[in-house]
This record gives sequence, structure tokens and C-alpha cells, in this order.
Amino acid sequence: MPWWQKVCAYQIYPRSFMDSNGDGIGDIPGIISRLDYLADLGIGMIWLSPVYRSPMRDNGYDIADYRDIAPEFGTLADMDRLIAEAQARRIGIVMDLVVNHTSDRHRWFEAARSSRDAPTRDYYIWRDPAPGGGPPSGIQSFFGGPAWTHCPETDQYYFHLFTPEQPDLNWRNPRLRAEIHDMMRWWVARGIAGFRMDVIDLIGKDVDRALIAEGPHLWTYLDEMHREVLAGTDLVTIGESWHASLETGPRYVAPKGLLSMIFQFNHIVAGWGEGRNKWAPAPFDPRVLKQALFAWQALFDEEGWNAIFLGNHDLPRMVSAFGDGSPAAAKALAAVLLTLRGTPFIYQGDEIGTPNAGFGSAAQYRDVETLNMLADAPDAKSGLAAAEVGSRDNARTPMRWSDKGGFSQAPPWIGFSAATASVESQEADSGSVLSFYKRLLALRNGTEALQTGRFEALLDDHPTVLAFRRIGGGQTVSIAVNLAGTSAELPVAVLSGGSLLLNTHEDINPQCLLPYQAVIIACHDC
Ligand code: TEU
Ligand code: CA
Repeated sequence: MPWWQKVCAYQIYPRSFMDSNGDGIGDIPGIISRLDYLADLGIGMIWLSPVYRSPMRDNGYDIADYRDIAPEFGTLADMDRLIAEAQARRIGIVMDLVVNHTSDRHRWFEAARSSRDAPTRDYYIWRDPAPGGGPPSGIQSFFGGPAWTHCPETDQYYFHLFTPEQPDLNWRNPRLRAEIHDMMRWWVARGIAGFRMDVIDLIGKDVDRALIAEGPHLWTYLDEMHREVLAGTDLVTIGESWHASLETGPRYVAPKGLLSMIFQFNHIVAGWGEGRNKWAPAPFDPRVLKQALFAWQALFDEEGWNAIFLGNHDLPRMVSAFGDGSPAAAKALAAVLLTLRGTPFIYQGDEIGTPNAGFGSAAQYRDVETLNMLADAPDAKSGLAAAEVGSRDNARTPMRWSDKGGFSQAPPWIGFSAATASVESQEADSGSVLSFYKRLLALRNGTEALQTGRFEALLDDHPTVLAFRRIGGGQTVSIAVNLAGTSAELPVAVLSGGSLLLNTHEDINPQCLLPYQAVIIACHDC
């Protein structure tokens, strides 16, 4: 089994994790100072959201130099120290590979925009205005507005799927692809453990035919990247694909595909309901979440591997989206996250049950996507309501390390989420969310069935309970989790015939789970 199938991963959003120098912005020395906390939690891999040099139009997902660190986050020497210090604790650092686009301040783009003859002109996607003027086509960007921006210097439009400050790279250009491969090898040589590949499903696009996601060239580019950089290494690769489906999923993931695993979002968007509107999601229905998760469990049951996550820096907090924001709900969701088959990704702050930001005022939002939405909202009240449920800033609030905050000496760049007990106070409380995470991680890290065992669904139809077995290493483990604030009846068979491994509550009644109760048993006779 490859190393990345056994470990639990943790996502760090550097801006909001730990500030070491009192400027209100999290940084790499801050992360280093908290590595012991992460080792103690029991994680074996960190996915680091981007720390490269960037104008921070999209908080680092707009990269101006792939081989340098943003000054507010530190230096390359800090980064090398982070890699080494993490390695010393048996934690691998996974870099965010953002190569669908660069910043418009990348030197490739600065040269490209200035002249049609620039050597890097073709690293980007340029088209003439439509006959009669205006954008070459009607394709829209994900953050609102047209995906084309006009450059007066050369009277052509360039293509961007995100903000105008994030021009898309032209992957059809072999020199560009070679530059990316070279940059990847440069990071590998520094000792990283792998790559999380930002919107990797978009790189094979054909803009002239309006084929964007999972475009015609995607699979050849992944194939080439594998040959050039990844083959023969034990690097972990996690592709981000908002468009992967049960049909296309296996094309990404080994053994049929070339990545270790993908972040796919079927279980996320299923919860948005009919309109697929993240700003106005349907009320949470555990059955919808279960069906989507279980379908992917079944898909990669024998071959292939899942990345398991319930939240990240682009999504509302998991305890708010899939629960009622309470510590009880946070524990129940943790039990799901850490027992499914696949590599679990804990998003920073979820281990202390951080809920949505709950800012209550539009002025506190910072994210470009949210600010665009607010500007277009029919009125201020509905705009704010949308932000409170759907904004990416919900997950970008600072870590609450101590009761006084503990994130920074200065006012943080963005406000805290309300109502979270701090790391410090939860460490001192054996009944806290954090203490439950530690027990859960210790259990998983010591139980082969939970790491690499087969998945078998139980109770497909139950309206609120997720129940399943994991089978491996000569052991069967049963898991039952009630994702509702009301009690749930249970067929006796699910939780009998075994010995208790973990329970969120004091008691077990094999015929009934309490609100948000999670029970894990080792089967002898089940
Ligand atoms: O996200 C991809 C992406 O499609 C999201 O931006 C998504 O559209 C949005 O979050 C839904 O609300 C990745 C990164 O994770 C994100 O932070 C970046 O903004 C984006 O790519 C561009 O690099
Ligand atoms: Ca700082």
C-alpha cells in the first residue's frame, strides 16, 4: 500500500492558520510553530494552499512566481525549513499546483500582453474581437462576468476562467508544458511529498469549441505530466475536479488514470439542491449526502482510491453545511470523514468544530467571489444572506488557538468565526471536539481495516444514519453515525456482536442512536 493511503491529511490555509510576526496575516514560520500540534493530532500529510509570490487577488491562487514565496508568508528558506521540520515529524508537505492560470503579474503574462511577438505570447489564450467588436465568444468566468478581457496594447482578448487578473495558460503550447514540468521537478527536488492540482479538469479545454471542463486534451496532458515528473516516484497527487462524475472519475485515478486520487464535488453540489445554487442551498438532507458519498465508495471499492473531505477553503464550514453548528454535529461528521475508505482531508479549524463566520455585515467579507456576488445582488439584505451561507470566507476565518484568539498580536486580516472554543481550552477538555478527533485519528492510524479495508454499505435507506463496514487486515469494523439532531431507530443487527472502539456518547442502545451519536465497533459476530 502506498504511504498516502494510510495517513490522514490536513489542509492549511496559510493566511488564517498562525501569524508569527504580528502583521495579522498567517505565515510559514507560524505554521512551523504549530507542527507539534499537528503531529500530536496524528496527521501524516499537509496540503498547503498556495504560498507563492502573488498579488493576492485570489489569496494566492493567482501566482506571479512559481519559484518564490510571497513576502507576507516568508521566504524560500522558511519553506525549506517547513519541509524539513515536517519531514522530521513524518509529515509530508503537499504543494498546491495552480497551473490552469497565472497572475497577470507573472513575467510570462507581462511580456505576453505587451506584444504579439513576445516569446511567451502563446503561453496564454488570445483571440481577435468578434466581427463587429466585443468578446470573441459568450463564455462566462466562474466569478461572474465574461471570460474574455481586452488588451488595448495588441487589440486582442485574453481568456480567463476566474478573475481578469488570472489569465488562463495555453496548455496546447509544448514549451509552456515543459516549463510547468520543470517547475514541478524543482519543487520535488526541495523535498515535497506531492501536489494538489488546482482545477486540473480545466487544463485540456478547447475554447473555440467551448469545451472547458474535462476538455479533449486533458488526458494526454496528465499522461505527459506523469511521464515527465511523476513516474517512478512515490509522490502523492490529488487532482481537483469539480466536474468529475461516476463515469469520468476512474479516468483520473490509478490504476486506470494517473493521479493518486481526486477531490470530486458530487456530494457537495448534491446538497445545493435543484438549482445547484451555492448561495441558496437546499436544507441539509443526510440521505443526499450519503447517496453521493456511498456511490463513490462503491466506485473505488476494489480499484482506485478516494480523497475524502467535507469542507475546504472554498466551501462553507462542514459543521454548518451538514450539521447545526454544534460540537455534537462536528464530532458526528468527523466520524464519517475519518472512517470512509480513502485519504481523509481535515480542513483547518474543523477539528475544533469551527462554524461559519456569522459576520452579520457585508463589510467583513474579503473574498473576490463574494464581493462580486454582493455587487450584483438585487438588494443588500439578500446579498448578505447569501454570503452568510455560501461565502468562501466562512472557511477562511483565523484559527482560534487560545481564548484570547492566539492567532496574531494584531487585528487579523479577516474576523474570527463566532462561538468556537479555542484549541487551548479544548486540549484541556476530554469531552471536546478536538479530543474526539485525537481519539479518532489514533484509532484510524492503528487500525488496518479503517485505513485500507474494503467498504460495505449498511442501511442504504435510513433517512439520517450513515452506517457501513470496513473490512481488512483480518478485521471488520462497523460504523454508525446519526447525522440528525433527533434520535434515530436502528435495526439491532448493525451494532451488535462486537466490542466498542469509539462512541461520541456515554451509552449505547443498539436499537437507537441519540442525536448526532457516532458509534464504532470491532465486529466479532456481526
Ligand atoms: O477552485 C476551483 C473552483 O472552481 C472554485 O473557485 C469554485 O468555482 C468556487 O470556489 C465555488 O464557490 C480552485 C481553488 O480552490 C480556489 O480557491 C480558486 O479561487 C480557484 O481554483 C482558482 O484558482
Ligand atoms: Ca504574519
